[in-house]
Amino acid sequence: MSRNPIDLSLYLVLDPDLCGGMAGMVETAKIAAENGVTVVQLRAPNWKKRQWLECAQQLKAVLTPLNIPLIINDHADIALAVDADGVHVGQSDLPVAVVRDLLGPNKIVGLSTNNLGNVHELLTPEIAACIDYIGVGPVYPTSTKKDASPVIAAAEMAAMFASTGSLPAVAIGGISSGKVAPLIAAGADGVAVISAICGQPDIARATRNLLTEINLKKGS
Ligand code: 3NM
Repeated sequence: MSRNPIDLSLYLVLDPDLCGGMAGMVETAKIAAENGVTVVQLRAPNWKKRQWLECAQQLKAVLTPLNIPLIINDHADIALAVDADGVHVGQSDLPVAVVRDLLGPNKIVGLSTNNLGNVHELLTPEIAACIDYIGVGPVYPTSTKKDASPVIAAAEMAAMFASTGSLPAVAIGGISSGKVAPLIAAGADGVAVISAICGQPDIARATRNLLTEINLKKGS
């Protein structure tokens, strides 16, 4: 199966609390998409399905005209219902083979990894064939995800990026302005952020600052 392309450079994960609810999430996504994020994920671990659906519909309406892909965390049914661009799952969500079967070949499937052992496990040809990218985190301490795994040490992180073969990888966890360069240097194709954009007083500026750092490092 050929891999679906995704630009992981600046990956915004939305958070309902930090954005001040659904309207704030949609507004944050719009401003961030207009200012350089390359992909947006809807993530709301405490929400009911009806809220997921409503927010996903609104995000799709805002992001499609801007050509920015919408990824749904965990819930393949919501992604199908709104024709989102893909689904991101963690280690204890639906297995990626099941998600791939549900979504078909042309949608993006992403998988979180939290240590080098995870990367080695998913490097089986069967699993790698089901996914389009992996997340690697947490790369720094984060207070946004209460049940985050232990922070990945720099050497282990570099080994993870080196072990992904042709699978693109995005770093996540505690990433803010000024902390991007070492991640790209270690092999990340991009960075995923929540609190560095969600809830920031100037979403546009926060987005542009991060993007400048990423592009500077990628170009160097
Ligand atoms: N996943 P912030 S860390 C959603 O390690 C998420 O897999 C992580 O939020 C992982 O950018 C994380 O505010 C939270 O630190 C990222």
